Amino acid sequence: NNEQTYLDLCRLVLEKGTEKSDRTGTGTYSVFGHQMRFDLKEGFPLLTTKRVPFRLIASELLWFIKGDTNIKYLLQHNNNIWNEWAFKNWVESDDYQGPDMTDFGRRSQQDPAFQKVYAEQMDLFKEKILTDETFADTYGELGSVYGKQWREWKTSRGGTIDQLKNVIEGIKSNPDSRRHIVTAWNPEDVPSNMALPPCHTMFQFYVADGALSCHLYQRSGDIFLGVPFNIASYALLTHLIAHECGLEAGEFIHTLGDAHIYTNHIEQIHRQLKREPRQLPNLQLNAQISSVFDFEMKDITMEGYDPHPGIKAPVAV
Ligand code: UFP
Repeated sequence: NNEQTYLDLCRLVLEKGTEKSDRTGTGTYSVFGHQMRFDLKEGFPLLTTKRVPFRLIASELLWFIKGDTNIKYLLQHNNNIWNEWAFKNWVESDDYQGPDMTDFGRRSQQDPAFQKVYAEQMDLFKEKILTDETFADTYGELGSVYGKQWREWKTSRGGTIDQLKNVIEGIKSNPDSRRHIVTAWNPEDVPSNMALPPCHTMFQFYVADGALSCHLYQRSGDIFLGVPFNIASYALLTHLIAHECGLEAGEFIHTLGDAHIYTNHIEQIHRQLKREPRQLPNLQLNAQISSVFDFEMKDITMEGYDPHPGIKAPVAV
């Protein structure tokens, strides 16, 4: 079963991982350089040993695909996963007049009184993004995130490159090519212009036997919270592009650089590892839509997803 390869990685890092300090000050156990293979014909690799919120993954991916870098679209789809990055720009700006939000990520996890003030400010911020267009244009914008790199890569001559469109055309016109690559890592933009230097740094496609496979190189993976999202996101991307190109979805190959479990996720991972994996769900795409650029949330459905309950864990900030 596809899920086993993920559970094996969890066990490997728990048993053999090296204890290491990290940027967030939380501490991790990690291995360096690890590969997982998911056969997409076996079912969609959405974990069943804990519930993974597929709607958030799908709306985030559609947002990348559109080349959108403003959180307004995400908020309209009830997706809050990028809020903190935009909120940070807002509270650090001269226009922000509310209570002090310095280091809000850490403080909101440690101080319940502050958590309340922060939640109020975040709600006000979200409301303003959704209702005030000028405000959204300025403070909803994240800049050089995936959507930008995939669809409007800046060239040194002042032009842009639509990497995603090019790669899809390449898969159609020259499937055997060994150059079907999209890169998100732009050394010129790292780190000053970026909210978060890209974790999924580059991916490549491969066509054989009528099937499209995708190989992702991810430089850094939070095994408990981030990686289950990343697997589902790239599996979905592979399906969408295969659909447009008239191919089957083949394999998703996931290579991780620094693959880590945060020390405050250990107990949760042990709980998850005690659970029995269930049958993987199946993805259904609206056959009426052909271009990946035309897909909306209603065109994407997950069938037969019956996971164990979700498991909460603190996000390292
Ligand atoms: N992370 C993921 N997947 C993602 C993403 C972030 O696992 O898609 F955006 C995790 C990896 C790491 C942290 O724990 O977020 C990023 O920190 P750093 O830049 O220090 O690697």
